[in-house]
Amino acid sequence: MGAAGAIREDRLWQRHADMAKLGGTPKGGVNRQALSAEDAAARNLLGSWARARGFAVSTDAIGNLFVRREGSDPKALPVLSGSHMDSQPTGGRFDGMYGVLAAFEALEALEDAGVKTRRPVVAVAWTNEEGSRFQPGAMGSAVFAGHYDLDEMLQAKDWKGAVLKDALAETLKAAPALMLDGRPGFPLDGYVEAHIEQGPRLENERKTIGVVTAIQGSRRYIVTTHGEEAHAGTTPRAARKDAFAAALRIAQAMYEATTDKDDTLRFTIGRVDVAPGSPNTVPGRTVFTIDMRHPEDAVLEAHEKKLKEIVAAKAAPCSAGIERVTAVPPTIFDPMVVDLVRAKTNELTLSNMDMPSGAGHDAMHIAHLCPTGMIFVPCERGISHNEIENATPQDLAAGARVLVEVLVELANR
Ligand code: HGY
Ligand code: MN
Ligand code: MN
Repeated sequence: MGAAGAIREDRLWQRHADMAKLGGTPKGGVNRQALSAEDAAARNLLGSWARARGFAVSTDAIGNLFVRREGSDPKALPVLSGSHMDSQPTGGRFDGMYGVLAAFEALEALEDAGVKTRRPVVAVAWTNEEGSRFQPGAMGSAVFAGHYDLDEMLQAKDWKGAVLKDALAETLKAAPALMLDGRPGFPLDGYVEAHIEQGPRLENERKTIGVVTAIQGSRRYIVTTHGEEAHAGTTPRAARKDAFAAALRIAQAMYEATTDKDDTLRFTIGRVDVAPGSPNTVPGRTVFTIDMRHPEDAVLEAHEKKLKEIVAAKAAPCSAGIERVTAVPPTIFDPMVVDLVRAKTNELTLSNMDMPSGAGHDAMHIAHLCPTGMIFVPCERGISHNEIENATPQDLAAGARVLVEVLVELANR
């Protein structure tokens, strides 16, 4: 296998180390949030590597970054591979970045091995997959797929009130690239995303490659409670409209309502903002986020109803509302791509297992446009969204070898 043989473990590992310096944190993780200066620096670094290899670098109106290696048939629809470079505030150096660097390593291996493909092969870094600074997440791929409206996303605000449109303009100014005209999105023939598993299964079962079959459904909400600011010393409990106490009642009831016996439903309150945030003022307003996931949409639908009932029942004497921010149904990957990932993995004699993804990925949107699949590699103790996230150079390179062989097959079909 020419292309797989040209994948270089040392080069791929070094690129991760170079990228990890951008937004690097004391514990060895990264804080490279979407459309931050660190994100711009990562875009520039990838762009400089790409230009050095003669690949075309372009971006679209939501900031998705594309690195294109031409094929022999300029009219053929491209095959894409990539992930995201933005991270959680206390993120790891592999989540997302591995998919972008494995795709770039595949382009380099094709060059080094002199492997021609009929279709262009394009490495992509999707904008704002994490959705921790600006909601919703997987924004760049969702706009590209036509699932979210570009103008609406440009008006998104981060927790400090910064508008996405302005942050994007600053990022594209700091990391210039040829702007593709018109609304984001172009026809493509296939998409494959490599990613660390972000769970313990591959490591526990001693497998090198995860042949990803599906992604579970996910929904995000914002709950706001409104009370009345009052003096902490003089206001009797009976007279209070404590917005945090209301949020607590609602949250507690939600945790109970989403505790299923087989521990399949995922319910997370990741962020709580209490206003005015003064120790001696009774909170007048509380905002908290909900992230809820399950392999079956009907279960999410049923629990959404319960969440709404709880908000109505537990708010008094405050008022409260729940707003759904996103609802992404479960994704089933194209069997042709899943079988191809498994076949190439077996040809490379790498241990593997079929598995669904608990984490969300850009592939959940792109799967609506073309045959799509994913390749997982293990991460240490399955830890992710944590600065101690870790993987091995050998596993990262193994995933890149499978990726490049799958891309060759798709780009020549
Ligand atoms: O939240 C997720 O599943 C992804 O890691 N952003
Ligand atoms: Mn990710
Ligand atoms: Mn993530």
